[in-house]
Amino acid sequence: MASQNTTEFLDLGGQWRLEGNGANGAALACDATVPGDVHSALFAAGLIPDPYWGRNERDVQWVAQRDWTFSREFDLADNFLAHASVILRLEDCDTFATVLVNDQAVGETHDRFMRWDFDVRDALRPGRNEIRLVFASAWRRGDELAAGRPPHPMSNFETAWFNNGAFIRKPACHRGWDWGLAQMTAGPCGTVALIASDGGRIDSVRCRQTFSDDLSHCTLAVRVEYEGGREVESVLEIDDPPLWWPNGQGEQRLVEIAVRDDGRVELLPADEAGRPAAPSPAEGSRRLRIGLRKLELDTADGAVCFKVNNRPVFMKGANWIPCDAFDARQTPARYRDLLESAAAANMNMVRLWGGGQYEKDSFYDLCDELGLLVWHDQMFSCAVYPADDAFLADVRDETDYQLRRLQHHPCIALWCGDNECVGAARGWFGDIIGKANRPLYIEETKVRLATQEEASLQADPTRRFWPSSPCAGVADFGHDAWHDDSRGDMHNWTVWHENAPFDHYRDYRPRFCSEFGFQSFPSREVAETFCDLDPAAPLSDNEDFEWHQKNLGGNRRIRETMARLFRPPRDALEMLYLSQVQQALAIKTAVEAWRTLRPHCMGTLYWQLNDLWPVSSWSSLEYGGKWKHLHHHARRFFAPVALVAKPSEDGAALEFWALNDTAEAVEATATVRTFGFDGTLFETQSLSASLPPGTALCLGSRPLTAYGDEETRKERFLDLALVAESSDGQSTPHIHRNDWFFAPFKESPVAEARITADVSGRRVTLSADRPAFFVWADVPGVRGEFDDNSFTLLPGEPRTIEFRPADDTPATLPEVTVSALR
Ligand code: BMA
Repeated sequence: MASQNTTEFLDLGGQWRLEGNGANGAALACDATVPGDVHSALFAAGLIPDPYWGRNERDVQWVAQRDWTFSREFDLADNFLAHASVILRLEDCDTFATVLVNDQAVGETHDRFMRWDFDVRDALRPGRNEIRLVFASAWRRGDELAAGRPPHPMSNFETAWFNNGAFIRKPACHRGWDWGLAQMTAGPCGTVALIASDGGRIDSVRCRQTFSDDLSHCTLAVRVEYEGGREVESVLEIDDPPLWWPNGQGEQRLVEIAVRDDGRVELLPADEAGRPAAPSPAEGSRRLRIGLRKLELDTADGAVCFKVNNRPVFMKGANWIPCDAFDARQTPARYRDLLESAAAANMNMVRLWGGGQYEKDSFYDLCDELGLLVWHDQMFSCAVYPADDAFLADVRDETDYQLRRLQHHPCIALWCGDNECVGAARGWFGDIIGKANRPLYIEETKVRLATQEEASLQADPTRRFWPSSPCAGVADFGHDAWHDDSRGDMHNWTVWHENAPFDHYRDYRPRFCSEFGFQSFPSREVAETFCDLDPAAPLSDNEDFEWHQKNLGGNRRIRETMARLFRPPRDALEMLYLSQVQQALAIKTAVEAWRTLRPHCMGTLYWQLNDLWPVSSWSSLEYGGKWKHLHHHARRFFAPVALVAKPSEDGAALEFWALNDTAEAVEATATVRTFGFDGTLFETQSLSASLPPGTALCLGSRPLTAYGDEETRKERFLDLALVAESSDGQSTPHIHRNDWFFAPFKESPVAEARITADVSGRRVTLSADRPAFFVWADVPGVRGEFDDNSFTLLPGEPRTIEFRPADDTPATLPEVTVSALR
């Protein structure tokens, strides 16, 4: 007999069998790795072509219209069944599975975001057992659920095949999005395990931190909930708590708490590497890694200002979407690569977007380690969702489960009800659904949000619930948070979706801009993973390339913008390059302008950080993790101490702003040099000031006419440099470089520079014979990044950059290519 209070855990992950019917109806079978998904298994077995290549997306739609069975056998020791309870646990189970143990139906799942525990004790036997998960097509189930009801469309229906996404609880983007392929995959995408226990199993551990005003003391209340609902609360008093800070504000100190069998809680210092302690397999005790920090959200008078440890922090970051369309490829290494790139670009926040998924544990662990706060949407996006009792019961359950699961992570900054659903209820879809249903949609949205708010505050009273992104702070259906910048968070799509020039970003004064973006094409390297690229042929003739653009009119927008800014590109490769340059310019314009508005504006999160397949999109990191020009610019325009030029409000002068997001006062000296495009230096101007912590300060301004008349100014550009030393002279000085252009490049005498690259090991020294812009060094075929890229190179001022290969090889760079604007 098992002793009292023990828990045994049997992970059923590993090799399973997948069976179903192929495109022509014939039976198919292959091995499948669990956790995993149908498409990954079929692709690995050679039964479908690569869904990412060419137009294969279209040809593999049949997979989502079939049912699929995952099965495996396993052995059980006699004493496993001697426990009082044995459950089968499924997490991230996507979506409609009938669960059979030894041919006996033990349960059904219908919500990917819920945790499913089925009592399987009576179905199991000592020795050999069999488990089968029969997945019904979510496409078919969605259509069945929608039948006979008013339409509940989701946006981006132009490029999706399945339009009843609002009826099923599965990542909305699986049915296609304006950057994503449509693959309605299925499968056991998370834990499949047996848990045997005698009543002592810990179900959830939640923490509440209360600080003294001066942060010298923290009271940590840890509430442990056991199966069956018994709760035990322990309180720890911590003097001089080691504080956790967001990236750029201080260290990310982490501590561990150990919950013992009897419910006692101890505080342990986290191990040196700050890695999460291995979860204890027996759930009678548990170790959790947490961070001690006080987090507040100030929303007085329309503000959206996060304060960490009493300090207002300007949020800098981007929006996160799932890192791959297929779960099997969402590996910890992929999360690490992408999130380290976010932190390296001086980001301190990512927004986990509501059309994706509650993420896998490694996402949150890494955000804790890297100091990336998470604006966490709940999983609803761009649609009106039904609000019948059964649907709301699921909403309540999944919210409760996910918030208990994630509550202890210091990275999570707030819970947000959805992405853009207020917009959907306000009537985005216009004539498609008619006005008659508007009152119903508004009512359904209100009821759903109220359900989420109640469940959220109950599961996690330590965080604010923000109804929707964007919104005015309340689900105010009269407020257009896409254009009204007066309060709450804003999604500013005036430049991309409404075709306004980049300068238009400066006309807005958002309190917090949680979405704005501009698309680019992928690099050659990434494009060649999905199509054959002929540099001499027009890209628009390449149907495979065009297929990898999911925003209708997106490629036209990229090309039209290019025609406004640059001279026509010579070939397809230059077109790819220019598309990435203009994307960087767009987002740089917005972020620099909005950072100068601090403290009126307290955050900018651009759309979007990453891609889930190789595609033309708004991302700054390509599929596979390669940095676009934008990501290198982000590292600079998000720098903690920065120098920015921007036109005065009346447009008659140019202002020079210094930004200091650090907690220290700095002495800033700015040098502004006026150059001609041939490299002639016309003038040097110096400005200096003391910058208190957390400020944006105008150092001075100059009338535009001081740089010559309009025609003369087109022949000039400014090189900006800032050196900022901490007032006590202790820390290493901050150095920031920037530039300013008075006119679109096509109107200026930009000419091709001769650039030489001297390679020594992993270092490359670049020199140019005349000013060169957006200088881009690449090491073809080697994954890694230069520590700086896409910058201005001046004659007589060589720059040395260093390549950091992702897997630490090679020691010497085999080949370096360099491009620049012509
Ligand atoms: C937003 C997002 C996404 C979308 C993006 C680009 O509003 O929330 O739905 O991908 O715009 O159109």
